[in-house]
Amino acid sequence: MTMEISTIKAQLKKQLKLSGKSKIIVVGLGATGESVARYLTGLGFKFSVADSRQQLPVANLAKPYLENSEIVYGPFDAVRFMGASHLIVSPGVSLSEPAIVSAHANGVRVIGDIDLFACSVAVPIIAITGSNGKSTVTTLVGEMAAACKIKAGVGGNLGVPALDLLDTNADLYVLELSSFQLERTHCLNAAAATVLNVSPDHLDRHANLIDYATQKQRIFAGKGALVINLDDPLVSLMRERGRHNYTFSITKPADFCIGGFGGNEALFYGGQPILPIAEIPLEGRHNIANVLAALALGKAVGMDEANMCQAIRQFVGLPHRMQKVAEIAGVTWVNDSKATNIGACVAALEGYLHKVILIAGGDAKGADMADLVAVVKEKAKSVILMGKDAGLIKIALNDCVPVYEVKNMSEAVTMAAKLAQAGDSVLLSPACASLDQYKNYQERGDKFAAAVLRLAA
Ligand code: UMA
Ligand code: ADP
Repeated sequence: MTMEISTIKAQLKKQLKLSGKSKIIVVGLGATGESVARYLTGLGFKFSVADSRQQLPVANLAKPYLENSEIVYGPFDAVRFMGASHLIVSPGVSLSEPAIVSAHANGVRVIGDIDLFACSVAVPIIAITGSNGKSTVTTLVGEMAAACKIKAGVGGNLGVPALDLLDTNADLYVLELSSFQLERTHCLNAAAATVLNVSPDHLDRHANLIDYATQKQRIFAGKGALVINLDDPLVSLMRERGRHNYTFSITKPADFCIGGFGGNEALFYGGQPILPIAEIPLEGRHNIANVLAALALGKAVGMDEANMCQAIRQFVGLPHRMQKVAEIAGVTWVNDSKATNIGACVAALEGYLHKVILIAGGDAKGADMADLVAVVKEKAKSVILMGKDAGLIKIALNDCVPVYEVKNMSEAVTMAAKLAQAGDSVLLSPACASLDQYKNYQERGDKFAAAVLRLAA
């Protein structure tokens, strides 16, 4: 249930020193900024907006919740920011922006939408972060809640911005959170939270892997249960004494783990088998880890085990994640466009028992592509590269397998079709962001699927 407005205001004041008298600047006017503007207007708070773009489409401005707010475009103004009491900064805006750094140094509070959200709910929050698997686990936990007849608001970095979920009058919230959202969050206190894994990503925004992991660890701030992946060395270190830690692992004994049962493998909880692995429709070992994490999160907030298992049996996964597009002349084409970092690409390749033709490339976001060499050598017949960092990846791969460079997806698919023989798989798992060539990873995956289907035709 969403709280009374007076209770929300009291929480905002207590936790964030935010009130109707505060001088608030909403920084960034994308999906998050708009949700913040709607929220503040709903509370009757005044605010102004800053966006470093030069101009916004007029349609974006004709919104009732922006009617009384000044909107300033162009480079962020340090003097203006220093005159504020609070900056509510969208995740896409770096906290290293000089105007934000100066304001913060001068005592201005720098917060995010998740802080506002946390002050506005009285029901449990399940919070999910990690380099990979967030969307899969968030969606699955949402499905588990539905199977348990618990009304859950599901969103955050995935789908609906957190503050827009507040309308749903939910009994539970399931939030996917990015490292950018977490680095500007101060009062989350989730009932159950997890860092699924940590592998290099967003190193163009975070100083190094440890800084990135530390921002992710902020998801555990508060008193709730921690769901810990024992297979990830950095995450294992995040266990906290004196709090409820649920562990999961696909390689070793843990609260939620894998074991033998009647000659087959099953998921185990507390030493007891709860679900044969053969009944899980998701592909790949990494998805077994995701399922164990989802079970642990559900258990931590009291969901019924049988209903959670029913949801798992029916969950076929999300598009653009290891999604089979077609089988043409004995060649299987797989769309894993959501693999926007090395960890996801490694997990995809490791899931294959035979060698594949890999299509990769795009914006490497500062990652060291040499981390791909071992798995590419073991699991790829050849690699087709495209996008901004194709050259950089080619150098990193150092001819460990044949490498071909192409200009776009259509050429990549044509090249893969030439190389593939019956029995092969062609895998689009770019290990890179898509924004150098596409609107988003969905558009990249759609272009791949369309090119493959043209082959079939
Ligand atoms: N802006 C500036 N200056 C900047 C950067 C951005 O003014 O230096 C402005 C832009 O002009 C634009 C606005 O800020 O008006 C965009 O804000 P934003 O980039 O924070 O994007 P939103 O539309 O608010 O979307 C964000 C998340 N985007 C990012 O973190 C980059 C969305 O995740 C999320 O779904 C949404 O909030 C709702 O919570 C997207 C994402 O790519 C899917 N996330 C990354 C990922 O998953 O890897 C972290
Ligand atoms: P996120 O929301 O963190 O990006 P997704 O569930 O959308 O996670 O999956 C993104 C990519 O990561 C896909 O390519 C998917 O196959 C891969 N992936 C999913 N879960 C894991 C995991 N636990 N470990 C490694 N890779 C994973």
